[in-house]
Amino acid sequence: GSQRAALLAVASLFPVPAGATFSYGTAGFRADGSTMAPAVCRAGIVAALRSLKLGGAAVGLVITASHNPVADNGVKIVDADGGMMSQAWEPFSDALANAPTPDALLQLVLQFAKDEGITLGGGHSAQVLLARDTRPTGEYLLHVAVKGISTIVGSVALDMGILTTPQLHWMVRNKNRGLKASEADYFTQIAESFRHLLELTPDDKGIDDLNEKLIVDGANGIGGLKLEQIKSNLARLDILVRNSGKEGEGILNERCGADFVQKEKVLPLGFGPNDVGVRCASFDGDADRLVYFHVTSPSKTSVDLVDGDKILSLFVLFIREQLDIINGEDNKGLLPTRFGVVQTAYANGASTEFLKNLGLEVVFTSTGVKYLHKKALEYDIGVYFEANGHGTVLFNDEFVSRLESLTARLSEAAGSPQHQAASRLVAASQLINQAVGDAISGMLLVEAVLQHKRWSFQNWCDLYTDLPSKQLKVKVKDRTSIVTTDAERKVCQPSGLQELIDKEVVNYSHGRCFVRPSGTEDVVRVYAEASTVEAAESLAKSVAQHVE
Ligand code: NG1
Ligand code: ZN
Repeated sequence: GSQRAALLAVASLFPVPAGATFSYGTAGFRADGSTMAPAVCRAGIVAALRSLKLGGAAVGLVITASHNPVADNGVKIVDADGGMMSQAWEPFSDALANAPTPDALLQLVLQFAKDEGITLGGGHSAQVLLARDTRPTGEYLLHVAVKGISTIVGSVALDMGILTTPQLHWMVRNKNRGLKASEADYFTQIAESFRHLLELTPDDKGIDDLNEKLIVDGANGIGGLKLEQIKSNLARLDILVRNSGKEGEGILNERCGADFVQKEKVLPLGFGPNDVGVRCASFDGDADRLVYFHVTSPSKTSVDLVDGDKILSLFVLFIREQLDIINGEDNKGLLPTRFGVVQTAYANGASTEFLKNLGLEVVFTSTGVKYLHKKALEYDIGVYFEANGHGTVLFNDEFVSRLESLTARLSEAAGSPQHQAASRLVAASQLINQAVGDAISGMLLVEAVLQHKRWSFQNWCDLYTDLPSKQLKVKVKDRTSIVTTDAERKVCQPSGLQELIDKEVVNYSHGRCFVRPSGTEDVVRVYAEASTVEAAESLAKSVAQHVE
């Protein structure tokens, strides 16, 4: 009936060009924005079906290509729990995005709905929240996504406007939990929990003006604009936003933003000699990544970088301190806690060593937030970060309940060290985004922890010294011919390649190297670490030659 007609009509409206192949990859479909309409429309269909599958719960759809160039765009589906779409649905998403004819698309949808037990035109109506970043193709693609969603009879598409990616994840999560879920609610929650955390700072004497100053590189994206909106509500922080995303300030992600600063280790545009000694942070284009940096000297463009690994380490120290206060160092006190840390192969070796020396459980997953997040959910408190600055701290629901009843029980002794430590953890769980990595809320947790510890940027930077590293991209005919294992740290195909890598690595002190096909670009990535910059570069280059 009308369901079939709607699917056929939209498929002929947005045909897949011959030869195009979309793959859902590490973070949804991405390509040049002008070619994205077919994939975006079909992602809309997937999102609506996903909502139906989950009994009409809200799911999300974001139009963004994150840190990629402004001409690119992408689409990503947010599951009802606020996390990434279930991986079990990726093969269907790929098949649908590549369905060559309207009829092929129709058959795929009907068959999939049947297999998944989804009744089309039945009792539930699908609900999809949409958002986009500031890219010029965003408005059009959002409209295309709505068309895709609308093919599923009875579905409701709610355009939440221009948002950071983590804001939309947060909204979906809250909505399905029956919690307040507007943008104003998001801002209120983070501003209030931030203030609360500052109130719990020990021996609070306030900090000096220098430490209140923070300059944020907004990558000319959405994060800077949002930060401008809330910065006046943020207690004890004097925030200056550069590359703010305002008209005329610069181009999205171009020589600025977290990806640029982390990979190139040089100053973003708009920063210079006058910023020596000031704490600086950098977001990516959709504000789900965060790094910090310092301008080292007036005459240099290089930076002292604090990447995701060091942000993770700071959070770990803070949480551990609170847990030690509550439980004692043997973790046998009032609130025994399973505390775990999740990293990927890109984590700097020095960070992993630092964390292991603290006696922590450190586990590795493949690259991609969906893997890290899933692993972190296995703990009472699970912290994960990618070196590039995407990460968060997850507090298990049941654990938060235990924490809250503990604070209630200790309230007689309000002001006691244990009560304060437990209250800090509660505040942190409300500040840091529980759905996904979030540059704004992550930055506020960093700022609160630095104030708590009365630490300067330098104290933080000196936690450990990063091993020099080098990343290269290699273009190959078919990147899928490289298959990896052991959380991408070893190659299993083509055979013989791992042995060649091993032979190079043994020539370097502190040498470590791995290769993997990118999930977001048509390249193979090579990562190398060694005790000097030159050695890391030379190791990366020699291994790249084996890949070509
Ligand atoms: P790929 O292209 O699969 O390496 C990149 C990042 C990931 C992740 C995704 C999603 C690196 C080396 N890889 O994935 O960490 O952030 O993009 O944006 O930074
Ligand atoms: Zn991003």
